Amino acid sequence: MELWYWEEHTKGVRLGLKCTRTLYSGQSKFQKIDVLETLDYGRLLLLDGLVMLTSRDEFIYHEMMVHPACFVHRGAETALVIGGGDGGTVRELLRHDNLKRIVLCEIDPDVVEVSKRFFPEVASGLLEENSRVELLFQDGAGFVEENPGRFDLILIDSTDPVGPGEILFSEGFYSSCFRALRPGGVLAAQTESPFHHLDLMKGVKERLTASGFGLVRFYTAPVPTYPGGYWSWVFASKQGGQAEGRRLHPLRDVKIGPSDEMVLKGLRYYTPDIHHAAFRLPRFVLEALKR
Ligand code: AG3
Repeated sequence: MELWYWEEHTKGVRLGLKCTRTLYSGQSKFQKIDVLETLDYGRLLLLDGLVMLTSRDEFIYHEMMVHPACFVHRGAETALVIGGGDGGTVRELLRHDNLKRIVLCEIDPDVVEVSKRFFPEVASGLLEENSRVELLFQDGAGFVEENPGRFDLILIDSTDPVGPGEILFSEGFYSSCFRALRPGGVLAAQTESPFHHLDLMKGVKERLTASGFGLVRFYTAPVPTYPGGYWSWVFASKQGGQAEGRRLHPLRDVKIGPSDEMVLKGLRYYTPDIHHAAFRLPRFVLEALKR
């Protein structure tokens, strides 16, 4: 019998991954969690039947979730990750020595456990006690609201804007993030597929702007196992801090020098050229965001 995993992206589009076996299947307090072995993409992590990552292409997503913001905000000392219980975002943040404190706020402890067990190379930063990493199992929206002025970076590594993840795309949540950032802080968030969710991206831009972020820019990269195979993130910055009254700009303020060589060598997608290219958007995206 052939085992195929299908994710329905729209009524007319599905992604299929041929699987060789099921490694884990469980129901947490919050969601269904599955881990499958695929024929071509390594291990696959599903939450409520949606692809969160595969071991083969997760590096693109996690590098792009983290490094554009980190190579712009060079003075960051504290970072908050909302969601991201698999640990991939923390793994990338740990490459930046300037970050002294990384708080991971994930609602579902089972996601962390499953990732540590089945994706140790993704959860590498969570496997052992690390004085730089603090793990909190709580709802991210509540946490940002209660912690004003504490973080230089906020990274929103969420699922799709449906069900419990929906609040992480709301104006109220973005306003709390704005307050939780220190002056000159930067927010980066995953914002779905330019092919399937342009309206969502437009709404994110409007809500971030309404929340006080004076500079909001999108960037993109391929993620073969996500809807459309083409993914987007947003970069938004808050006035003040090292930018001296300005807001950090993703292209004008990016600083990558010889001392970054070691970090760059460890990466497989992000390069200084990719940084610049990723923020250049295709015409259909630019036009939709303008409308
Ligand atoms: N976060 C983005 C997942 C969105 C994928 N959507 C989908 N398959 N419909 C992934 C978390 C990885 N740390």
